[in-house]
Amino acid sequence: MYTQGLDQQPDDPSGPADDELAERFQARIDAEGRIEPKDWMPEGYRRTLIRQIAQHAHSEVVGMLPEGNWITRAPTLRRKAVLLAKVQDEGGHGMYLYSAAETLGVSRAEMIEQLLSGKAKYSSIFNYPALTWADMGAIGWLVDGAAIMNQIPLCRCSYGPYARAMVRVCKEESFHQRQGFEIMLTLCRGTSAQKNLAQDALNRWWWPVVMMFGPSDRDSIHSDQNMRWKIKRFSNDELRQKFIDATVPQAEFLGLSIPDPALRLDPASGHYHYGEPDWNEFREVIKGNGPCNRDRLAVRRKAHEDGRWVRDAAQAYANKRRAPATGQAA
Ligand code: BYC
Repeated sequence: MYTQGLDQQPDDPSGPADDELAERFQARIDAEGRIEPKDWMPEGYRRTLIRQIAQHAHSEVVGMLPEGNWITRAPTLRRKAVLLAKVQDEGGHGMYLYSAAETLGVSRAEMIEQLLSGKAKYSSIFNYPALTWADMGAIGWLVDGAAIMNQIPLCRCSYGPYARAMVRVCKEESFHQRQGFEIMLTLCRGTSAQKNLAQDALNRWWWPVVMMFGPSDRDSIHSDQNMRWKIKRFSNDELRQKFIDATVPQAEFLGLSIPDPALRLDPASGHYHYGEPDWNEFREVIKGNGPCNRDRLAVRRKAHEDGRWVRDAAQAYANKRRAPATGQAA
């Protein structure tokens, strides 16, 4: 499975023992040092990063689909150009992230095979349909807004290649969030029919976005270890709270109401209290039973098959360049 990095294993009997390596590794993390691809790392750290970075890459690539469906239906040339650029950015994020995961010794072909076979997860949020143009606003404003909240701390992740990839991703996500908010603002300042479209989109996207941060802390299986390894800097509930606190005033500015009857500001803490998400729905979506899981994978599988000739041609060309020259004209 691993294509790189085998040289870091402590095979040499005269080298330091695993316990000592593990101690030095944790000490480096505790001191805010970075772990780089050729450094020794515990197998669990490598596996968890491969899992998270691959899921993240798949989310970016599958995340192109709900918005990609609206490129041809954007209401103006400007909106079309902006949406096209955003969707291309998401594809680019997927590519940086697959490259970051490759530094841990997994091949891109293997990661993609796991996505297409349904074995690998990607973010629950992309299994909901984008029904109207206002959904382009809600996705940018809320989904990219949630993504930024989750991803800014990942710029300080202990694994160097992931942290560095996230710096550029976050800059682009911030433009995405602004463009989504601007679509919502335009709709909210438009006719009452346009404002209703914006409210309807918020009603449908709110709870899936709240769940995007992952299970509550009491059910999160990886959080404790990932916080010790400084892959995660905040728990799922902490990030969810930060997102809600930042987003409620934005909804008020738009004149929209958040579909949560339990939502209220707690003056003592300065945080919003919010209702319990439907965790059964979340579990079903990540098991593959959300409204669009099957469609999303079917589209990715078709795109992969349709692109096979390009991969084959690129491979044939690479083989030809590597082959010794025969002296014959091509
Ligand atoms: N959806 O112990 P936990 C984007 C899984 S793309 C599906 O808390 P962890 C964008 C989790 O994987 C945004 N599965 O796990 C793109 C685990 O299952 P496994 C993508 C989820 O890893 C285009 C299990 O539940 N962002 O921004 O400590 C257009 C237990 O969870 C979800 C990232 O991927 C979910 N929502 O924390 C617009 C960020 N939540 O693997 C925007 C990087 C949890 O044991 N990832 N699960 O089978 C992370 O920060 C963390 O992996 C998570 C989960 C917070 C997602």
